[in-house]
Amino acid sequence: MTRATAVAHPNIALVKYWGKADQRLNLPATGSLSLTLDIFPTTTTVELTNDPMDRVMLDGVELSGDESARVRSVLDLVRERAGTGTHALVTSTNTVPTAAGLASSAAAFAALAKASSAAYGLSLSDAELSRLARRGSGSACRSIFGGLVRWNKGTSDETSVAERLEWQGEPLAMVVSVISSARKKIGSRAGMNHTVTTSPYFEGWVSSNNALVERASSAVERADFTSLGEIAEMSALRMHASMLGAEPPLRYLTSRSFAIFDAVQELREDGLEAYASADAGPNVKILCRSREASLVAHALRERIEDVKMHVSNSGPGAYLLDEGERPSAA
Ligand code: 2P0
Repeated sequence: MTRATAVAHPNIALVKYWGKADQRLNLPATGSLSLTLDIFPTTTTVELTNDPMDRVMLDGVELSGDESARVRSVLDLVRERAGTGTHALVTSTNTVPTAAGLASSAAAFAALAKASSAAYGLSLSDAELSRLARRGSGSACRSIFGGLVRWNKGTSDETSVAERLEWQGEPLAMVVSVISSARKKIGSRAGMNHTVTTSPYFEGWVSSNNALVERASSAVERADFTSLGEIAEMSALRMHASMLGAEPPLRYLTSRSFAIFDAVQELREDGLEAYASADAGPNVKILCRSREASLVAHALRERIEDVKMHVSNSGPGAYLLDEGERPSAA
């Protein structure tokens, strides 16, 4: 095959990844656990070409500099394995507001790993795809899988890999609030490196969050939604605490974000179980039961003005599109 198209969805971490143990291999300082969404997919086509270099198009615009270098570094790993030097045209379409803390890089690099390995004729297992996606962006290793996913931090390229977790409880949903879809001022990578090097709270974050991964995994095994939600809210706030301790401080949450955290707490007090989380941006993601998701979104719209709410259920892992379904790579 010389051309392949893959679709992948973003994932939202319930137990967060923040900080690297190894920058080159993208090994995280802590494990994490996420839910893959069924909204905001990224579709990526990789086509081998006779060009003297790779070209990367994102939403119709050619990428250059660091952004295209990250894509090329994943293609290089695939080429090394396939034993070829042939270059490629990568055409990607994002449906998530880029760089707004809505995990667009996770879907992008999961789709790239899936499409590029197929285009270069490799037949990789999901674990191998997860490791490959991780090299492009850490959180992308989780978007190879659908549903609830655990990223084992590992200590090497082979052992730092995600796996799907079985969930026997009621179906889960995530209400994604969009306060701002503006490009964030400090990207995740720079933000986490800044936290690692300057925050006195980083060590406490790492040890406490590794413990939360174990507690969350056990909550998943017991299908204990309440514990999972409580742990998710804690992990998000502890991650933001580590950033707030950095020098200079790194603050992604705004007063609007905290207003949503307050509203979510009110919903719980009213008997509607929901838990708030936030990533490297102001937008708050709310974990709830699927059957109550529209109620949660409605209740939040009533309490918070001018915030868009997207309801997502648990989504699929990265998959290839059949020949007939492929958009043409312009
Ligand atoms: C997460 N985030 O677990 C955390 C929570 C943001 C906050 O993973 O440098 O884009 O490519 O490995 O994966 C965002 O960081 O960073 C992220 P790199 P990535 O979802």
